[in-house]
Amino acid sequence: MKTLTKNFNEGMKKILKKEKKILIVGHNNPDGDCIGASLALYNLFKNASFPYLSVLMPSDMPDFLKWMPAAENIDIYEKGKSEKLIYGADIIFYVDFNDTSRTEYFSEELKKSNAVKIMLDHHPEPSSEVDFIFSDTETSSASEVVYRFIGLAGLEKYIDKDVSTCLFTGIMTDTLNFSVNSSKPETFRVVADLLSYGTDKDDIYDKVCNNFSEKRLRLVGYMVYEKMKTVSDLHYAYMLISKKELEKFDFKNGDHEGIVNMPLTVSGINISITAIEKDDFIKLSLRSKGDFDVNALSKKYFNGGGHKNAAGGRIYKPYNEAEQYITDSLREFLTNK
Ligand SMILES: [Mn+2]
Repeated sequence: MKTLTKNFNEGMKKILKKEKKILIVGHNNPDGDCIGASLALYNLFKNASFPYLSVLMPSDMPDFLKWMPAAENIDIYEKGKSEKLIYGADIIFYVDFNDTSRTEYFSEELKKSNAVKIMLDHHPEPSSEVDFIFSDTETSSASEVVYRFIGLAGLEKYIDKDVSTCLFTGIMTDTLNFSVNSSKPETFRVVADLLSYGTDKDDIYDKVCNNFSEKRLRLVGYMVYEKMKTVSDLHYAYMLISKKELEKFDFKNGDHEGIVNMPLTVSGINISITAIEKDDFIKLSLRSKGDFDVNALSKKYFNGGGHKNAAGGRIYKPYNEAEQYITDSLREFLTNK
């Protein structure tokens, strides 16, 4: 589904002026697509000599993204300081999320701000609380949407290697290295364009995928060997892990990334879930193959959502009740639909 606000192009030409204070915001626990798309915009406007630019994330990014061009300029949410940034902005870009609630810590401030709000996203059901929406659920990533946005806004001449590197990283990570959400020829046309700016794809792959600690690889082994359970009649797998277990592996934000995909490599497994104990809730990652809709599953049972084949969620229950809740929910969802 594509949502493009009427007169989007004319609107951008009128609004995007150099004297405006631009704030780019992403979602909580920003991933490669969110950071890539946000930093691409930052680098683009910098190249176009816009002097007032900020990027604000609700929480820090994983270490394997910290090399990205201009990543050092990202502000991480700090109570008091970030509100000033939001209320001081003339234009706010919402990048890679469909609703202010996804920013977690400053969603009320975003709602109250009088800035012109522009959403660039690819998640289903974009909220209508913004002034301009360019959202396309058929695209690979928010980064692909940003690439097209740059064209619509007439800003192509400001794309350089930094901008293209950010966009390529976003597309590569959101498609799990071009294994999902990347069957449209258009995605590869965008990628071909990006490579023409000198983007070093092998170097990006190496920085993103071969950048973990030894402990993180041992955590992967532990989760797969000790924690993975499969429910073969319903074709799903899940892994629950407690805070105490994670501490043994010096767990850092982002370390579990990718682990949820591993059970899908088993023939006959169509849905995979990881559940990680946090301070106040249990954080879920959900992945699926084909027509199994984990967005609907997470919306119905796990206080979350995302895309059909990749979603997040939360369980607000004690850790020792989570396993029963997950298996009951999956049974109901998969046998009643
Ligand atoms: Mn995305």
